[in-house]
Amino acid sequence: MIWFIRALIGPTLAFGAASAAAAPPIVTDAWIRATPPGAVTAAAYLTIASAGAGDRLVSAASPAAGTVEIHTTVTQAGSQHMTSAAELVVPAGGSVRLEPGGQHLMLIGLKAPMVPGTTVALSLRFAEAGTVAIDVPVIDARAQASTPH
Ligand SMILES: [Cu+2]
Repeated sequence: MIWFIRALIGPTLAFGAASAAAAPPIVTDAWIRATPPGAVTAAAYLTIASAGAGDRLVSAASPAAGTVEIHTTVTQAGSQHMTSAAELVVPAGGSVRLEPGGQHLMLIGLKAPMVPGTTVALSLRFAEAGTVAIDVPVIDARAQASTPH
């Protein structure tokens, strides 16, 4: 009887694991904060939802910047500052939201200002799913933000 159950369940589990590993996370609500002329950094915000199994964002890159880092904003003694993180966990069946005042992607070494109405290519590399490429709109959000991040 045990053998019979294994024969039924085994292939199903194997197939489920394989397809979940191949499915890329779903990226929504992506935007980059517009920058004034001369700015050398810009912040990108987005929501990453897992496509079943969890995954980890391990790096990001954009042709518009020299490097892209994963940043966390922390408030310490009343002032905010940023620290970089090696990776960002996308929980299985859940999502992680990068938003002003919290986690964000930092575009460092901008090759040109971030102009509202344009889009910027961003590629996100995940540990399991590989690279996800997106085009991110630049939005002027000065009116709704009280901090630079
Ligand atoms: Cu930052």
